[in-house]
Amino acid sequence: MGFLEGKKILITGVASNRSIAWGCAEAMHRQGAEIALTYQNDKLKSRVEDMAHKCGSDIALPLDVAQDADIEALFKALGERWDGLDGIVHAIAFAPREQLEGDYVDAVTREGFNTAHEISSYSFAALAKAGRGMMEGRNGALVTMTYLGAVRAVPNYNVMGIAKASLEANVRYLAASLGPHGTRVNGVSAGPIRTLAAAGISDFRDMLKKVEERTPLRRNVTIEEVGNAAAFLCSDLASGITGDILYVDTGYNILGLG
Ligand code: NAD
Ligand code: 0WE
Repeated sequence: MGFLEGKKILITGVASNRSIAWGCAEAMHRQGAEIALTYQNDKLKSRVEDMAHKCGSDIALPLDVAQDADIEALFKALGERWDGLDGIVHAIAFAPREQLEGDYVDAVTREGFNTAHEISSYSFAALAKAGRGMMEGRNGALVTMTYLGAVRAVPNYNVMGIAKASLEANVRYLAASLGPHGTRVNGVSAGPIRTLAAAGISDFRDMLKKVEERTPLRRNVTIEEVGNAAAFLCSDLASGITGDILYVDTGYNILGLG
């Protein structure tokens, strides 16, 4: 029997079979969870519907986190299918492309800063707020995806690092707020993975190579490994863990030599 048997879990951020969210969906399905997926736009609809089917689910709902109406409609629609909700996986980030290259001070703009924070951090609080009713008193859990750039100055990550720092603070404030309602809140800090969000990032190949050469495990992390960690954090095995960031990065963050 899987350790998520009987749990109903909403997973956002599936865009392809390389998405971290897809690693989460497969891991959680393997552990016996019922899964619902969301897709950002109509272009992704049929692909995400097919991927939901692979997890034994026929729930794929639209969600653009920039739209309050989408967030509201999502939980209304989910409430028509499920009588409660045990977990939400937030695997969404976006900053305008030109924010993610070159010198931070050269690149940063008010609009770039605001967009990165709205889509990548506020959206987590917004989902927590809209989902609170369905999750009330069920030993539920929220999990978000973060990156080392939240706590270190990583070249080119720029304003996304500031947004991830905000997201990690969101983990702590949401944990303090929702703990009394029975909901735990944690983040997984993943090492670099070649997903759509990594496509076209300058020097991404070099980053992957450096990780392979230097980390304790001498390799890169997989979406399966990140998914397994997220599954654990959503499960009752993690019942004493909230407000925390779990690194799934083959040990990169512990190193002192750059
Ligand atoms: P991905 O491109 O597969 O997923 C990003 C998702 O964000 C997509 O599904 C996209 O549809 C969604 N998204 C963007 N704007 C949205 C909006 N307005 N409304 C709804 N959804 C929106 O890439 P990924 O690497 O799987 O990214 C998932 C998460 O993992 C992100 O938070 C990212 O920062 C984080 N992360 C990625 C890496 C990495 O190296 N790939 C490392 C650590 C953390
Ligand atoms: O969080 C991320 C990337 C998130 C992301 C990616 C894109 C690409 C396409 C946010 N917004 C956009 N906007 C786009 O238009 N990661 C952790 C992956 C990543 O991105 C980097 C990294 C790493 C690691 C950018 C620079 C340096 C390192």
